[in-house]
Amino acid sequence: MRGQLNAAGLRFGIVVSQFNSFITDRLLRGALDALSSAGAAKQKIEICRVPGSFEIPLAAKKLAASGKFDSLICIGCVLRGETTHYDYVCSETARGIQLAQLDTGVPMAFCVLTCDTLEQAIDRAGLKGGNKGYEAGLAAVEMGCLVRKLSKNSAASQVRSRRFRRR
Ligand code: INI
Repeated sequence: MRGQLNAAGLRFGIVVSQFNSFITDRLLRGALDALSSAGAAKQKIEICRVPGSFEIPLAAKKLAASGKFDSLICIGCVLRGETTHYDYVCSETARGIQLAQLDTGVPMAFCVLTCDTLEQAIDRAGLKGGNKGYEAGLAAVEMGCLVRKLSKNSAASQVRSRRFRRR
C-alpha cells in the first residue's frame, strides 16, 4: 500500500520560518509548486509564519490539533555559525516535528535545511540540488493520502471487530 500523488480534496498547512527567509521563501515556492502540480486547491492551503526553525514544532502541533489539515509541511533553514547554537536548533526542531506528527497523527514533511554554508542552502533551494521544498510538497501529498487510507482501513476493521464481538 502507498499514498497516491493526488492532492484533490486534501487540506495542507505550511509552517515557514522567517529566519534565513532568502532560502525559506524559495523552499516555500517549491512546496507550493508541488502541491499545485498534484492538484491541490489554493484555498485549501494555509501558510503560517514563525520567527525561526525552533518555533516550527509548536506551530505545527497547534495546526495539526485544529483538525483542519490532512498534511503539513515544515520549512526552515539552519546555517552553522561559530557556536553550538546550530546543533541545538537543528536537533530540537527535528525532534519536535517528529514528536508533533507522532502525537497528532497528522503527517509533517520535514523541509528544514541544515547546512554548513549559505551556498549549500542555495543549491538545495532551487539550484544544483533541486528544490527540497518541492520534494517536501510531494511527500506531504503522498503521506496525506496514505494516512487517509490507513485511517479508513483501521475504522473499517474496528467496525468489523465490533460486529464480530456482538455475535
Ligand atoms: N533559526 C533558524 O531557523 N535558522 C538559523 O540558522 C538560526 N540561527 O543560526 O540562529 C535560527 N535561530 C533562531 C531560532 O530558531 C529561534 O527563532 C530563536 O532562538 C528564538 O527562539
